[in-house]
Amino acid sequence: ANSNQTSSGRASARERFLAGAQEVGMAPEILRFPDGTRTAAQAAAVGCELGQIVKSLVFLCDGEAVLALTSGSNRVDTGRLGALLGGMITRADADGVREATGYAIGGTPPFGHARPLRAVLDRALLAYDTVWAAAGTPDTVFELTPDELVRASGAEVADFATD
Ligand code: 5CA
Repeated sequence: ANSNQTSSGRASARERFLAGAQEVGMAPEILRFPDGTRTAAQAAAVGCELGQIVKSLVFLCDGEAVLALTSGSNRVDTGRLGALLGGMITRADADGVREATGYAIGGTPPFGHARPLRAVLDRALLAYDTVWAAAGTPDTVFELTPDELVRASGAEVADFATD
């Protein structure tokens, strides 16, 4: 049996992420943690600083999905994000995240989404040699450099977070 396939035969989240990553020139080495990497705090159990965890958060700006790649040690200031993007910011709910990205909350990767998504990246992430992001499921992560993250996500680097 192919562990990358669901029983229905449709591509699994892991497989969709790997295919999407390949499209942007990335070949992530996916690490699986059976205890779960659903939150930034759990993901930091890979042995990195909390700030090195990439939170891939979906907001709606005047109803349009936007991805905010945020350091695990920071919180999004929705007022600043709205000023940056020029609209009213609300949080996407679980269905909204799934619809915008193709992935579930806790497993949403920073790229490799179902369709292109405008992305912004918290400047704090640039302070690290490497960072860790979700790989499509709530028990997997992968390591990459901030430069790779900016390039692969197409994100605009900005200041929209508070610590
Ligand atoms: N796997 C980790 C990082 S590698 C991860 O995905 N972290 S995350 O921060 O990007 O995703 C979890 C985030 O989803 C939490 O910060 C939490 O604020 C948000 N979240 C959890 N439940 C909901 C919900 N019901 N609606 C909207 N957002 C939610």
